[in-house]
Amino acid sequence: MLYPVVGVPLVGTDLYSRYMQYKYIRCLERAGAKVQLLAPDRMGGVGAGEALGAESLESVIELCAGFLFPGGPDIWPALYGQEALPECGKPDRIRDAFELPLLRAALEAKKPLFCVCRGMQLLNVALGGTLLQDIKPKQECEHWDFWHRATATHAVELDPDSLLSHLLGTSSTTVNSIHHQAVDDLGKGLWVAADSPDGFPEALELEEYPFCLGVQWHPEHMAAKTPAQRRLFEAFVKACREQETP
Ligand SMILES: [Mn+2]
Repeated sequence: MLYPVVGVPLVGTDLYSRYMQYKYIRCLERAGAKVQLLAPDRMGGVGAGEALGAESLESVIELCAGFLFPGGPDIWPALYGQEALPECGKPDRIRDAFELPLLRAALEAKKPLFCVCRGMQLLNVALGGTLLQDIKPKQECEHWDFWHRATATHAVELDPDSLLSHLLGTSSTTVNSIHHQAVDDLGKGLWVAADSPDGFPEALELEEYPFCLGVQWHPEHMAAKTPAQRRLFEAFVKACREQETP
């Protein structure tokens, strides 16, 4: 299909969420995707906080060529086997309950995946990994810098063998940063494709998987000024297109 359908879980309906959501939609559409927003109440009447029924989950997996998991609130720590620390942000249990089974089903179906910020953390949790609930006491460079989201805040070192390094055409670059948590123990099959100068994973890739890219930064905010970051969306949408026309 020329314009592959990319499923994107709904970020939220308030003004701020809609602005954040618009950024992903714009980048995906510019890369040639047709975006399908996914929300619990739009999928077979599944109620807030409930897991998707097997039947509706199946139809969503069938409908979408690939999925982008967007940024958002901290994941409920119980989902990776921890008690919430006071520093952990308020989780959105509805999004967690909706997105985690969706991501696992997408992994099962080997759908192309692009996981951004919270999305990358969710990817790690979906594969059995854990998160650092607050990196502020350990960080040596700024990781929460909303103001410079269109440009960059810190350096990242890329694994030269990574898809990411291939797409960005470099083994070191600078990225924006709007997170206070980080991937800790890695989920099964994941490896660190990029890290920050203070050693936090900034990108993940998945072994023996057609297309799976997780980034801790926000390429959707950098894309307008940094053409290289657009290539991440272009490569993802291309993988989705190829998924539909084998
Ligand atoms: Mn960062």
